[in-house]
Amino acid sequence: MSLPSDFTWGFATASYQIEGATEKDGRGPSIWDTFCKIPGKIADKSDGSVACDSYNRTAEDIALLKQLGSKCYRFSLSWSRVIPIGGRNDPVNQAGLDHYRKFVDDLLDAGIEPFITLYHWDLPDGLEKRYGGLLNRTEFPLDYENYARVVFKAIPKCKNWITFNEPWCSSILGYSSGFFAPGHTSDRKKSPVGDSAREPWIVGHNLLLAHGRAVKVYREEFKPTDKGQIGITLNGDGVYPWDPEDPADVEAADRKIEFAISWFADPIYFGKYPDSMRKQLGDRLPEFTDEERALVKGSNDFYGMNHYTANYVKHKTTQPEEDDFLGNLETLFESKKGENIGEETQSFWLRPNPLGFRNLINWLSKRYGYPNIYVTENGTSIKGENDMPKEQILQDSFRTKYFRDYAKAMAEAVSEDGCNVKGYMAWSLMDNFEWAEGYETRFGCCYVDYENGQVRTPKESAKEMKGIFDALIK
Ligand code: PNW
Repeated sequence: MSLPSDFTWGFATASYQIEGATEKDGRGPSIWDTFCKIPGKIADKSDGSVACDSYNRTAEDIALLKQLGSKCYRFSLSWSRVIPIGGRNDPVNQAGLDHYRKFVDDLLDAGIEPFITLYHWDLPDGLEKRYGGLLNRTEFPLDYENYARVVFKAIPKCKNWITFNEPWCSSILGYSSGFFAPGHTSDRKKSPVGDSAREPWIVGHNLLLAHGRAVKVYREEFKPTDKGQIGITLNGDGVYPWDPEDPADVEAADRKIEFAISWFADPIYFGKYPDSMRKQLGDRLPEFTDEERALVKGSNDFYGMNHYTANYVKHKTTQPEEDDFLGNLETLFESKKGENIGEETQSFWLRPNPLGFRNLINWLSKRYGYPNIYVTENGTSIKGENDMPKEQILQDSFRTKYFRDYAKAMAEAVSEDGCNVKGYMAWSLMDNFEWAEGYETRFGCCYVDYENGQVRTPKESAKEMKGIFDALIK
């Protein structure tokens, strides 16, 4: 069991979760700045205004990456630092753009390969206010295309581009459950606006169009000279039928992946939505025009995979609810036989199950023709970590075991099953703003002391990562 010699590995973060400095150097507000101000949305009433202060500590973060042996680093850009209001006729903020250009130069000088995510959920609030942000099928893709072009032009040295992080989360958590910004949902106790039956599917469609536009621009205007690669990052969990003897559960397990992943990946690889989704959602799922289909089909140079956990899947026998987004099924932590999927963590949705990772890599590889895969996120929270004494947090045996087991499962998918995984980025370089969970849930391989000047200290998992990969890479 091994990984090829050119395999790259490192750590990942996202702008709003680590940068802070939300009002510095001309940055405009994003929908997360606005969302955090609404009472009741963030568990500990916090926001990203200081976070890990990474905007002011780029040298420190690069030194940390170097110390840990990281070969690559995935981070995201704050669109509203680059174009404060966001639109294609709005002014570009040179200071914001220069900051990221220098960061890339400095990473390369340190021998670390940058992976830039253009969009990790922090839409400029100006676009939300101007035309409803991601809900706008014509304006949003055009403004995103312009933003992408501005960035491609300014940072030709970056060779790895991710258009969107987890469009599933933007669509479902932003427009169905309302758990994430901008918080739309049909539940009027939670939000005065939203239509969970329709908006998530519209948003998903518009994200695909914007992705397609940015990829077209990169391929036509930049790739011939810059020679980089571009793709989207999708999230999805491993699946096991609740009752493997029941064909309806076996089918439901596949359908679960189709509703989570193939929703985006099928249009990108095949130019159409999965039949299972069309069947359940009917005309609530938008249709591609011929022009849109041509734009989206074939628009991945690589597949970005975010992966954390697995579930047992049980089919439902009732008609799907209007706001169902799972595919008319239940997800469970226990199988019919009483097997448990994995240990509890601090995140209600996350329980470690490394075999689910290997299985899903195989499922995706088979369906999409063995594409190059970069695992752009994988990691875990730990039950009660935030309340542990610092020494115990730094010991970090649960997280270290998680990474060891998941890296091994991935290496098996590569060397035993023939899947083409080319790189791996652990989530996350450091503890950070965990969205609606605030700072109480920690996902970092490095501990961040929020009470004492945001000092970073590597936990055991951060220190072990190099050893884990050195042992696997040929
Ligand atoms: C990912 N869920 O989000 C994100 O890309 C990161 O920004 C985030 O910090 C990380 O995972 C850990 O949560 C997810 O509810 C958030 O299933 C929620 C879910 C999945 C992924």
